Amino acid sequence: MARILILNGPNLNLLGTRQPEVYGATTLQDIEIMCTAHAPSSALAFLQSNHEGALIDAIHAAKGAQDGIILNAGAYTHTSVALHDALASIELPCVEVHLSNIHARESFRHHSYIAPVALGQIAGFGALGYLLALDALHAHLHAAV
Ligand code: CA2
Repeated sequence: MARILILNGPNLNLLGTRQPEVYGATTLQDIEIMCTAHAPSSALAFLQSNHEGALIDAIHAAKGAQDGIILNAGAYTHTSVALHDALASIELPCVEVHLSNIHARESFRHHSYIAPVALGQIAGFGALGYLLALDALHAHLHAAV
């Protein structure tokens, strides 16, 4: 059974309440329900935090406790060397997810500090991106054993 941490960063607790034209109408709780239904034989853990240090602590705690991470680091994607370093230090496979296509938005969203330490990036498919990330992580984990 794959153990997967689905980690969401700042402001993603607001999903479904504002800016539906950018981020969709689906709430973060809806996404968690969709993920659980999509991967019933995986052990999924969910965490959302608006605090960079809490996200780093969760990444550290994942070492030895999880098989992989799905991470939407929100705006920290574009700013956080600390999240990059945390992911590099634990050596767990990580799939980077964004609801919006960050490459089609403002230039400050084009760079990701997560991308160099991720297996890959899924961006622009809304909530579906989390399910695609689960499939990608499962494929990677099965190929690895
Ligand atoms: O597209 C994504 O998933 C992002 O990670 C979302 C971040 C943004 O800073 C990244 O550039 C791309 C922002 C999350 C904020 O979510 C909100 C949802 C509803 C209302 C307000 C903010």
